[in-house]
Amino acid sequence: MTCSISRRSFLLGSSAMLATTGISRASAATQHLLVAAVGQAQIVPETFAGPTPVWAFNGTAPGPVVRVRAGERLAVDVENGLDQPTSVHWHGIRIDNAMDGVPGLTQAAIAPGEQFSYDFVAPDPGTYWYHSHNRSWEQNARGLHGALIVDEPEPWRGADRDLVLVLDDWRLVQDGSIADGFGQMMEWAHGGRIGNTPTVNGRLGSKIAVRPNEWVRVRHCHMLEHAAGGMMTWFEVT
Ligand SMILES: [Cu+2]
Repeated sequence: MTCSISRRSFLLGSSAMLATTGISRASAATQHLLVAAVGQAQIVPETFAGPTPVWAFNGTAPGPVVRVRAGERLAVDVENGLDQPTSVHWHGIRIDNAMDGVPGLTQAAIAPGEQFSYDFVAPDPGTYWYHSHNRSWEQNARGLHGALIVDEPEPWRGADRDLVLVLDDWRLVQDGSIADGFGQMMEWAHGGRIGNTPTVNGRLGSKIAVRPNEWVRVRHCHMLEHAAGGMMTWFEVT
């Protein structure tokens, strides 16, 4: 998780301004910097293929888990290091329209080399996700998404650990790279782009160690196109 320390004073300043103008009652914001750029991810075991070229936030696909407490402000600077425009949509969040991340509707797409500062209050606790909302049929499938966790206002003490699982189905070819052919009408009209490589947190066959008697709160975000596709995702709890 990357924090934008350099922008801290500026953002704190702007948050104070927002507070005094009554736009938001919450003051200090949780801050993140998400940089969209090409990267590499070892999706399948090394014995199958080398790393997969992906489009990543902060070098990982899925991107870093973004967390904020319900009722508090989240400030995320998104920098576009890709060679095509992008944006970030905060899926399922009740949000000011201007922060919803839909190019052509709520903002202009973030041009290559440009950045956009998202700043909003997340009102409802829950497990959400964020994702590219420009050419999303391709940008999402190449890795531009991640989990967005809105914690309860008071820390929930019912579990020893909070585990975030991002489930995805990648469509890879033999050398481990992502198959082309994005945005096919035939797929849109049916089950979506169904992959052939199911992953948990970006890895085929993830193993998650759990201690005896440990209570684990499991959150899961699904990038799987449609459950109707019949794709099975598995992971091992040891
Ligand atoms: Cu969405």
